[in-house]
Amino acid sequence: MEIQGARNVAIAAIQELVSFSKGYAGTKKSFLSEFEKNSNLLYHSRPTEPMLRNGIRFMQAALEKNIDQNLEDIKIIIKESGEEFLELAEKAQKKIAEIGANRIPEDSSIMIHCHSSTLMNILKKAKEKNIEVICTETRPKFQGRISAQELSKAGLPVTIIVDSAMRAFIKKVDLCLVGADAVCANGAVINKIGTSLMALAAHESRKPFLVCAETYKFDPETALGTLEIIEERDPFEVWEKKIRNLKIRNPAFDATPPEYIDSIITEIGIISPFNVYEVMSREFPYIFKKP
Ligand code: RUB
Repeated sequence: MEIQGARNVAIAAIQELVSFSKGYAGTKKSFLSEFEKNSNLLYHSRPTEPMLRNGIRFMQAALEKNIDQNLEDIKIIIKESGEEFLELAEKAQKKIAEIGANRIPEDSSIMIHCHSSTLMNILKKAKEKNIEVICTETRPKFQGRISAQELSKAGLPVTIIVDSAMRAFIKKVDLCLVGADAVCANGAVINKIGTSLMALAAHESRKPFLVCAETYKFDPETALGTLEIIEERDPFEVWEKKIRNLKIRNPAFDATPPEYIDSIITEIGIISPFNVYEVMSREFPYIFKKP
């Protein structure tokens, strides 16, 4: 929880692998084994973060292609592939902010959930459109407060509500926007717990419900039968009191089915959730090799 948000988690992991490679002083054999150990550790550190896994896979693919090179060249290749991924992620953010801001109508009111850096970039870019934002506080860790503070500091009019006021306020907004941790092959989106409730309320009130996510958050493994794991966090986040015989559950994310999602705003354009598989098979060709 020291690093929050799918994008920040992925960026931190890639930066860590780059700096490990840069500073390594041992033999090629020990470097390869240490690199494998470290990348596996990071790969499995957060179960619901495919952008983290896609980034690490990107670096591993560069390493595999150049495995016969000497250590100094391998170190350079790893550094450059990590930096390339970070650059691609940065460019994707800029493009999403542009596309997302275009999609937001003038004088509109937007409901958001949790804190997504992608969402923040879109809303700040759309500031001149005279928009207002309603943030849910996002229990149990109150990431909605981070969003509310960041947006009001940027000069946008913001209102914060408790999560359970979502349905009461949704009638007053023009659209709902959320980020994503993972986008599955069937078009379902995994994001902060409560996202699917917002989608349900938006569906009932006939309000557009849009997800903002770069294609690096698409999880190709879900097309191969792996189910996205929902991370379950410390019960103390929900209630600090320890009471005998009381069970506390604290799933960090939930799944919103594609039927409740109008569109996904990505760096390659606004797509239907029902087109996710097609985009995946194009963007991750090494995973979708024909048997
Ligand atoms: C954050 C969260 C965000 C996504 C997308 O949850 O659910 O909506 O990670 O964020 P937590 P971004 O704070 O528990 O990590 O657009 O920054 O990748």
